Amino acid sequence: NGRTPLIAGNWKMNLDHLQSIAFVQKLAWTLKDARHDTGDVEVAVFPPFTDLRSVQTLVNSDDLPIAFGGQDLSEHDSGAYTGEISGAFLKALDARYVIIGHSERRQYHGETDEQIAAKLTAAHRHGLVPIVCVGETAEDLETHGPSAVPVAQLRIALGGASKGQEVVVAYEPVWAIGSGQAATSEQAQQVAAALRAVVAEVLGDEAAAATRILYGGSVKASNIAGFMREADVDGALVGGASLLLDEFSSIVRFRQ
Ligand code: G2H
Repeated sequence: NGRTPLIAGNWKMNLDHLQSIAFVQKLAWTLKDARHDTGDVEVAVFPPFTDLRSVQTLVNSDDLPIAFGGQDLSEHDSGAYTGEISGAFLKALDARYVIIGHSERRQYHGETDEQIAAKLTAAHRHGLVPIVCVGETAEDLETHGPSAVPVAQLRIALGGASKGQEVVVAYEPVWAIGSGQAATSEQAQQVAAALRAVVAEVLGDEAAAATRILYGGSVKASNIAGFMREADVDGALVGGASLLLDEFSSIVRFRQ
């Protein structure tokens, strides 16, 4: 289908400064030893904001085949927004991606679909590739069925997208996050196909064919291959398992 799989490691608020730097360096060595081709599977890490500068320096100085990005951004560009980080700041650190609307941001920080749409606009305004997260809770699943809530969330979020700019979508069922209980690959495929239809509806068929849709929620080395066999799943957003070097590099090398 021409879409390069993306394996993204969302570190959340884990790994201290020295651990972050050591992780990126060791991941690069591991991928090099395995003769990993990033044209084949792209790898990205999402450290805390305070480590982005160091990751940038390391990646740029050794030309490491690892992309990186922020775990969130402000919908504003600058101004009196204490504690916020703008897309311009991320871009200045050579971030390629930014995660938007992660369920933990929705749940603990009250982010709304409308705010997520505004963040998507901000990401595009600064030339960042947004990884837009959608997903249903166990209660949503019971009340509305498998794809209704993620489809509705994505439709609103994509209202903020600029036509012709890249978007990555991550389907993360809230009931599967950090629970050890991942969705089945069939469940992931069913929702991913529905999400691709939303991309087609809002951004057109060409964008839908090019857009990568990731699955997230308790992805590990032992279940990644099943997800990757599905037609509409183009990678993974990995939390817990992205903090373990061997586990994460096995996920990246899911083809081997
Ligand atoms: C979902 C995921 C990463 P985990 O939050 O975004 O985390 O893999 O730990 O379920």
